Amino acid sequence: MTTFSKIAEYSAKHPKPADKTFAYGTAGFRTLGDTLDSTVFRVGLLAALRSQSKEGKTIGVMITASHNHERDNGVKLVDPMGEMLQQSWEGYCSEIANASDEQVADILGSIAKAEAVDLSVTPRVVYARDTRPSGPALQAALEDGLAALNADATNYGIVTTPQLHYFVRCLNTAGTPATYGEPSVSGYNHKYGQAYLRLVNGKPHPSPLFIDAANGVGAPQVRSLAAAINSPYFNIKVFNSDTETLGKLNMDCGADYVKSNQRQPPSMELQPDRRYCSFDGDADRIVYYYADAHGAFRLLDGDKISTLIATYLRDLVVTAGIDDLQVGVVQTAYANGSSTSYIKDTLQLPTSFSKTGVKYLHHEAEKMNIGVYFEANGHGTVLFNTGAVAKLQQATPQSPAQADAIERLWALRDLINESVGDAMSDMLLVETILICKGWSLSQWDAAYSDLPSRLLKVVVNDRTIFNTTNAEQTLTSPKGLQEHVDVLVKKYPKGRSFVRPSGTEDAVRVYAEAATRADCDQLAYSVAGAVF
Ligand code: 16G
Ligand code: ZN
Repeated sequence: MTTFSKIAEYSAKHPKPADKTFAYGTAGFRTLGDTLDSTVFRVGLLAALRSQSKEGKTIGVMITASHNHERDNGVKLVDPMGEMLQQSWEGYCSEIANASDEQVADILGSIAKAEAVDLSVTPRVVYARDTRPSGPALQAALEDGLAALNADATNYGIVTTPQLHYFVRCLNTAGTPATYGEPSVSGYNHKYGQAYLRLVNGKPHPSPLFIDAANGVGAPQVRSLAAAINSPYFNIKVFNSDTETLGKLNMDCGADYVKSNQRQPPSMELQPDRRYCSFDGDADRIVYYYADAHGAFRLLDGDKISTLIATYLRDLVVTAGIDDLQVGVVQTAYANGSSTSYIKDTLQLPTSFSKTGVKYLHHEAEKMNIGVYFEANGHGTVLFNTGAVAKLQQATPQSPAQADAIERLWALRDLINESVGDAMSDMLLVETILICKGWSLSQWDAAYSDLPSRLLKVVVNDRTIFNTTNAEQTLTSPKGLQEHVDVLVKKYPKGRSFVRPSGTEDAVRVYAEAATRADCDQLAYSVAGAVF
């Protein structure tokens, strides 16, 4: 039976900074690492309670601030199937994070009551962190929270965010028909590495892939994956792999840098005909890029990745002869308009839009048989829902080609981390498709041309006055602003623009695209001017 008797004593060791308010946002808590001690301690308590509310299923806790500055840190909870924490609990996270030190036990008690939690269940929690310097101290705070509730806790060390999601899913599906794999790094490497080799076996060996690991946890982990695959089919050169030197994490490198600046990290010189990709600091995002024939930088972002994957899956489904197995794509408002037209008009696949943030895309993709979801920033994956699995199981191949396509669809499902977007699993998927098609990055890129786009950050006094609807594409307040944006957009051929409050920073984002670079920039700055 869990009692809350030890909470007061532990809580006194992790006092809340009086002047701070914490909010569980799009990707958990995220702020300066040295302000998060009390929050992470309390997340430990809540993780234990969440496990009890799920009959002792294992809950994950990841300490990371992803692509953000090295001095930042963050913490988020992972639900039993490896998915993001159920939204109704996010409010509890913020509530307990902002309680006074003396109130913590009472608030936990009231949450336990509201959720009818059976406190006799043993809580099970697994946790991990990225390479940030504030990580070890925050991990110790988390361990105190878990100890205060006598949780059965396991430390997975320094792993990528998607690896932790994978472990949680493995642990909760072990011994069931939905079993996912071995909950360890070697289990992860084995599962994804073997699926990859099954898919590319017999094709020509690829040239090396140059990986920018953002000086983060992706560097050791992708090397460990390569050692496990141990094949000429996976020949990598890892750059920006210094996880020791202070100040290097995400600094002028990584997927966010490349996507935001539309250029390669200054530390990398691009050679023609080579394939490059960048992970972010916790390896849940990936973008590809190359130098074209004129030496110009060309980016293959999340939209390009999702269209590549959707095309490949659609073709396989057609070859497999399973006509009612539907492939669809979920995007956010940031998706380049050219990608959306390409999916609808050329691929003739259904698309749908969701709010920014993986949890929203994920839930939208679950509605499709095979749902491909990506944010333009390179965060995404593919989900096969139960309908898709049933249709694949029932499929009776009429020819060797059909049998092969069905076998490839199964292998692809094994190659994909369905719990969350995963740079390493996505990378193996992209590599598989390129190897199978015999494509270079420029051949992949040729499918459609991006419209010029611009993303601006506008710092405002109060971002809460900005409210949106229609997957964040339309403002409902402040009054009159959307009408103003509409008037501006109409002036530019292929113009599109939207304004949304950030879910992670005290700012408002302005996105614009138009037929030419000059028009796009003018539109972006005029909309930003209207916001300010
Ligand atoms: C978080 C999200 C990311 C999203 C970003 C938007 C997750 C795991 N991460 O980092 O997907 O693109 O927030 O940030 O959901 P913004 O709201 O500040 O623009
Ligand atoms: Zn990340």
